[in-house]
Amino acid sequence: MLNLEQMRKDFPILNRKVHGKQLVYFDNGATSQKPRQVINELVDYYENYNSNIHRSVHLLGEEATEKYEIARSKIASFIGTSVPESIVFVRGTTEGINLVASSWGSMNISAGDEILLTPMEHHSNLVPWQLLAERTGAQLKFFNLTEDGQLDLSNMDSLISPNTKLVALTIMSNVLGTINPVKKIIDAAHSVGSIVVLDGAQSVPHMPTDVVDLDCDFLAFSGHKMLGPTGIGVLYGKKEILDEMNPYMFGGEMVRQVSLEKSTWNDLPYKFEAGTPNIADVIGLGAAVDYLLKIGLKNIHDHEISLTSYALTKLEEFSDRMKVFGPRDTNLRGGNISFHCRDIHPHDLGTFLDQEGIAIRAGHHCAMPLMHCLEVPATGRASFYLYNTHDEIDFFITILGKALNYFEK
Ligand code: 7TS
Repeated sequence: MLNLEQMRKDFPILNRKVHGKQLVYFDNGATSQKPRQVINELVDYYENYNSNIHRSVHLLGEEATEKYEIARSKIASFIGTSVPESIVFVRGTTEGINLVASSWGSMNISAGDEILLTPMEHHSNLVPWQLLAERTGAQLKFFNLTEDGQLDLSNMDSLISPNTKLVALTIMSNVLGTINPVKKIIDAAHSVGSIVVLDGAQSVPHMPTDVVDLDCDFLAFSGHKMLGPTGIGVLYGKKEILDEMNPYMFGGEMVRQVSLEKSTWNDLPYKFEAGTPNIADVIGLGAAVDYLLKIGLKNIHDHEISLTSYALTKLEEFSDRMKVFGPRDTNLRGGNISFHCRDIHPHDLGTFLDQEGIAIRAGHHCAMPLMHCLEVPATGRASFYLYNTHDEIDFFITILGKALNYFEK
């Protein structure tokens, strides 16, 4: 059980008033709020040991380097690996996936190869593969979706063939909340020699992740969705695969030897971290991981399942006026709930809720192909995190009811 009252005190922003009302923050799928422990870590870096890393002979540089590398080790163990070199710091999920598409993709994908994706991908796990396919002559293939927004695995054996070289999919949908059976898909992909890239943007912040147990080849996720700062994310890759890959950005730090004509590359993970990295935010992400571990990922997931189950039940009140997407069974999903009311644009609904202090997201959620599958232009989305409460859901349901009455008048 979480001590919600105590924990909420760690998040200064939760005291904020919005349009004179108490903030109810249900836009965690877009970005999470930050606890004081993370904010303080950033302030401590800038006030006390701001310095460049991996190059300084002075104390400040040594302190910064040590904190940066400790954060890498913490993050490695947070996702279940004892190999810190398999953690590459990037700006976020988007950059992590682009790195794989650009480096691994260019070296390993050619005409006739197949890349298997799902229709529920965020654009950042779709567009890089579209471009890779265009560049190489590879073919994109897609799983189908079931009525309630799960992956249809009934034709998996034909979709995954000896031509499949890469499968890329999200662990949890940012729109439907669906948690995909990634382990089953990874096993099937590996049986034909394909690698698997997982998008963990929506899952890593909310439930335990173990890359060794999953046996995924790559996993990308974003710090800002897991209590950390913006502008910092992680690409995990199996060391033996990262070792074989070319860097995708070139400059300082990622080189070993440079002559006027030629250069050789640094060891992992530095060959993928060209230039001065995002030092403060890596250290801030380390503090976010400490915070999540203190609360416990299992506790966080259980709390979110309780909130989601409660919200889905309450939303049934509006079932004649509003469609709620994604699986009903909370064993199959997390706390991203998307909904659409026939005659109300989600933006209007979002603005109405904002007037009452409730922040939701309205739009296509960077998943336009999924909107097409759902046959809606956009949805409203409430997405929960560890600090949200059942009382906030009650308030949301009350205001949602008022909004429906207002717009349907
Ligand atoms: N993948 C998924 C599943 C996501 O939900 C997002 C961001 C990304 C990738 C990209 O992450 P970034 O940190 O590199 O931008 N999703 C959302 C969202 O649902 N609303 O705003 C951002």
